[in-house]
Amino acid sequence: RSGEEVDWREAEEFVRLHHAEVPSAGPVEGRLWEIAAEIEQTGSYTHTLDELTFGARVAWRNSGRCIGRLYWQSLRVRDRREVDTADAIAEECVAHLREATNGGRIRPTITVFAPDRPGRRAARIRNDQLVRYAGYERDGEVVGDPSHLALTREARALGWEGRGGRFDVLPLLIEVKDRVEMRELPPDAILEVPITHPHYPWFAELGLRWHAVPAISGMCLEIGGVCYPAAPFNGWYMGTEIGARNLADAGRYDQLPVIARRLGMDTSSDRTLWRDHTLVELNVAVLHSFAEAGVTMTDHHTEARRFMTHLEKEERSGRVCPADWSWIVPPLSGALTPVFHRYYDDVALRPSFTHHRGL
Ligand code: HEM
Ligand code: NRG
Repeated sequence: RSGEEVDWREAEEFVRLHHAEVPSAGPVEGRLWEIAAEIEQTGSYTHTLDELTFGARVAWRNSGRCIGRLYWQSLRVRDRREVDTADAIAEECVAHLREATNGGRIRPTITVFAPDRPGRRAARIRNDQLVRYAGYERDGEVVGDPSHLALTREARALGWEGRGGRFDVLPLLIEVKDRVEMRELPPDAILEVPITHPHYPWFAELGLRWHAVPAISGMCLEIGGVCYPAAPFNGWYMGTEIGARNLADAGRYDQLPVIARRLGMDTSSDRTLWRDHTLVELNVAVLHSFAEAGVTMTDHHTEARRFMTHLEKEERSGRVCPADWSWIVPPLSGALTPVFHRYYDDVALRPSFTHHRGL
């Protein structure tokens, strides 16, 4: 919706929500008049810092795919709306990573850059997360993360020279005014965890690792009709995201056959459940490694219980809590967690995080 005027009804709905939930914001009427006048004059309006903070937190609360929402009120909001050049955006992304990583005690954080305005499209970050590993295609084989073949190709077309390794961190690709600018992340801003296993010393020889902070940078933050296309946010990882998907999926790092061989599993038939057994060992390794490195990580049992608490709290507050069963249920031992054994409303509420539509 870049370049379009703000829809007054969306602005009004948001500001009324803010004032209803935050009584200290005072009476809503004056603020509504202000916003109406600003939209009339400029086609858009400027959120106060309180509105921006509340809007970002509620966008998290409304994310039906996120199991980690119990602490939605603790989101740290970095207001960088004045920042709009590639250099300054890259610098602030680096600062975000450092502050959010916090030496391993990860802090849920969002950095909000300039919003789209009528006739003026704001900058966007093309990477879907700030930290992503390159994927290279060589003689029909993929080295690295197959999910990022396209992003890697794009970076190379812009002159990036990947080292051809399995875990090369990609540069940021920042779109500013129809140009794509590339900025390298300094290695000391990226905390990574080598994967080891509590009982199998050979596990370290697999050379697996993962970054500490999942910082989603490819989604748009929509508040009261205003779109913030560059608003990277992070929490911490749930072990299964890495252990049951990133390192395990056949279309990602595909490590189950390799690990099963080292474990001496009988892989001659699906029915030996060698994949299932191996998947558990890989997930044990991921949780163990992050704990050993002093990096915040949650497990799916704990997080599912917290999510049930979150649902109860939301219900008591008289709100519906949107949730998408297929994303909430963990990809390992689903039915062992309480979130499996019920259904959810998956209503679309705003403010929200949305995936960018095309370019
Ligand atoms: C998705 C956990 C913090 C917004 C998810 C998923 C998990 C998760 C497991 C599903 C990912 C997948 O299957 O690929 C957590 C945990 C957090 C956390 C443990 C720790 C604090 C946050 C924060 C925000 C957020 C701080 C935003 C401010 C989202 C959104 C999605 C999501 C928008 C859907 C992403 C998509 O559509 O691709 N989260 N999350 N989460 N989370 Fe969270
Ligand atoms: N599965 C993705 C990350 C998606 C979001 N997960 C979080 N978000 N934990 C991956 O990189 O594996 N968060 O904001 O903490």
